[in-house]
Amino acid sequence: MKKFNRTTVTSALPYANGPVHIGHLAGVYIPADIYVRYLRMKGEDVIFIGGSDEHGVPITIKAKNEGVTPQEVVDKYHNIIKKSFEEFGITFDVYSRTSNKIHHETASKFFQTLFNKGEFVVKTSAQLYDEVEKQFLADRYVTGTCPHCNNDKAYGDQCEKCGTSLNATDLINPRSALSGNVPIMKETKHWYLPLDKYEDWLRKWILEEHKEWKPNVYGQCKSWIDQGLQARAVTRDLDWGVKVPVEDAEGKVLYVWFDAPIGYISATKEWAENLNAANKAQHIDKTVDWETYWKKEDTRLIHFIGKDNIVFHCIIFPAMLHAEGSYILPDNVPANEFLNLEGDKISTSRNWAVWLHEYLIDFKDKQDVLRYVLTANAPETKDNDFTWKDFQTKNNSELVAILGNFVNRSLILTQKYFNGEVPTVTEITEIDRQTIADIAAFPEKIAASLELFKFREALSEVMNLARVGNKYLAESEPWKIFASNPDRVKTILNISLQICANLAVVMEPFLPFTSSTLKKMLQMDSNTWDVAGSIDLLKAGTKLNTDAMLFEKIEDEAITAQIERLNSTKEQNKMTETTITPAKADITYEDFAKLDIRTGTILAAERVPKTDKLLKLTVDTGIDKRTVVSGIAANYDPDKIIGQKVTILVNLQPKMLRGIQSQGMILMAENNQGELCFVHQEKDFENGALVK
Ligand code: B3M
Ligand code: ZN
Repeated sequence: MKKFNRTTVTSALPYANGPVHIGHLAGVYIPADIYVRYLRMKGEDVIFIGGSDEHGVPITIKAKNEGVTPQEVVDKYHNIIKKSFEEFGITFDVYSRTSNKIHHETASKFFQTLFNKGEFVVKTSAQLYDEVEKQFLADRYVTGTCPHCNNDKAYGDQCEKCGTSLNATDLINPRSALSGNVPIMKETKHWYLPLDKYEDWLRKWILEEHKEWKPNVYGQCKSWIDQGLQARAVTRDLDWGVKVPVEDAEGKVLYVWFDAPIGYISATKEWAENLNAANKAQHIDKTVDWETYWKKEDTRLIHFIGKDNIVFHCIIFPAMLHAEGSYILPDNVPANEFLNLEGDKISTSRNWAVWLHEYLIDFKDKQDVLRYVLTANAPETKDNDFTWKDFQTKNNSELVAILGNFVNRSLILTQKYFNGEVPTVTEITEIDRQTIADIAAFPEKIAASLELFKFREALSEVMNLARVGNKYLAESEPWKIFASNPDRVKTILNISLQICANLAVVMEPFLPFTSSTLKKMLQMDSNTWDVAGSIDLLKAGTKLNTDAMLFEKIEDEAITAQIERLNSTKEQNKMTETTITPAKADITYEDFAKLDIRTGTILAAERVPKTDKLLKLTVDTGIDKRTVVSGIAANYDPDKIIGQKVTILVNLQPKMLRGIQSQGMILMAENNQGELCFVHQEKDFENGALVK
């Protein structure tokens, strides 16, 4: 085992193009925060790095759609996100942003170093280009018809209707999202990181030396490596981002996934600069050096991320660090799976989410309830579901009924019998001895789970400690014996209060707000992990503050309101999804009369090889027998449509489709689900009849 003397914890930098929701919190920020708080309590040297990811195409698109600059978009969301994290007690040492100067300099220098070392491969390829806007089009900037499902609003990187990932060049009828123009193909040059070159090294480093990584993480890495790695372009033709700092790179920026992880390093620099300046101003003779946290072999680097970021943090970023040569590599990447909401995937565009800033309006001061539920339900090994019913149950039957109830009873009884002062221990009996031994065992159990990133398990042990307290009170029944044996009750309540104090300590990483309230109630100030397990945390005679409550019941109405809100979101989404395409602009009769539409019959049909969608049809148009390529294969089997009566536009300019000349177009109706059906005459007219 390697000996580490400090830890650098990073958490994925959220894109500053929208607020953060419970999925972000559950997957990344709560686990990271729990871990860091625990290490701090142990007195370890740890820094917790966060920040906003402010580059990338979606941000430029959002800016364009809203008629503002990308900087305005990221300013807005960076502030909202930062505030949400503060409100939920995510204790970053620094929360930076990638549009900062220090980041541009750091990322730029990183690229330059790799460039100077000859680590990049330069390649030229043909990409879609918008001649009107004079811009190369990132895949996201191209829209068109999905070759798989016919959705005419597919993006160049993905069809959101059928979920297929695409290349912009796959789209039928591609259009530039900037100008609506048909893009052309144009040559462009980019710098590639040759991942193939690092494949053997990655295989050894991950698959042999990091077998302890979580199975979901290890498995994803293995499948990537086994499929064979390819060179990846790390530059883009775009004007928003970190400029490519070499000659002949006009109009190019670093790919967002190249600069974003370097953001962790820039943020660490910013942290060190700020801390050193603050220390200096206060005449504190202490400086920190960012490089210690990124370059020393005895520093442990841990990345907290969601599963969609695994390849970037386990393969690409380590390859970059390795190529650069002076950095340490991540020791672990405890990535989580996804959290769903009421059975559906969380989605920003469909507004299917619980937004953090909105949660606090409805559940004021209840940060810890959400922290609790999201940890107890964390998607650590598989996708998990957040439901409002479960949220209510966990609050009412666990936080209120187990934890809150125990603390409350201990305090109320102390108030009642001893005027709110911690009583002295008199005599220790067998049940006390057993309970004291139980208490002593908890910190280690919780710590063992935390060290393995098993946060749910750790939290359930915290609750078990509260259960020990409830059991102890129930079995020793101080309320029954006070009249006859007040001395015995002194011991019972002293031990109960010591359990409360222990809870205040071990709950801190998970429920920091509650821990702090409880500590105030108990007049404790210690916040180190090593005191946990002891029954001397509270001095006899200490006057307690017994009137606060830790948790309160959440009523059905509050939950119903949330569920109703989600239902109405669902309704709204359904409505927009089934909206009829708006009417097109009027045309004249002359425009219409130009169309030569006829009745016809399909004589032969076969699939066009290597396409999912296209059929090659032979159609009798009454005028002639001709070939038409039609995108109906998803809806019609070629064998079943021979003899089908159709309506065909015969004077459409012939077009080459997959090497076949298509002459005309079969008219089809399309419903909202993208399903197609023939439009044909009600009576059996001869082929070639005019449609007018
Ligand atoms: N912004 C993606 C995401 O939010 C990306 C993470 C960057 S971490 C360096 O999922
Ligand atoms: Zn599709």
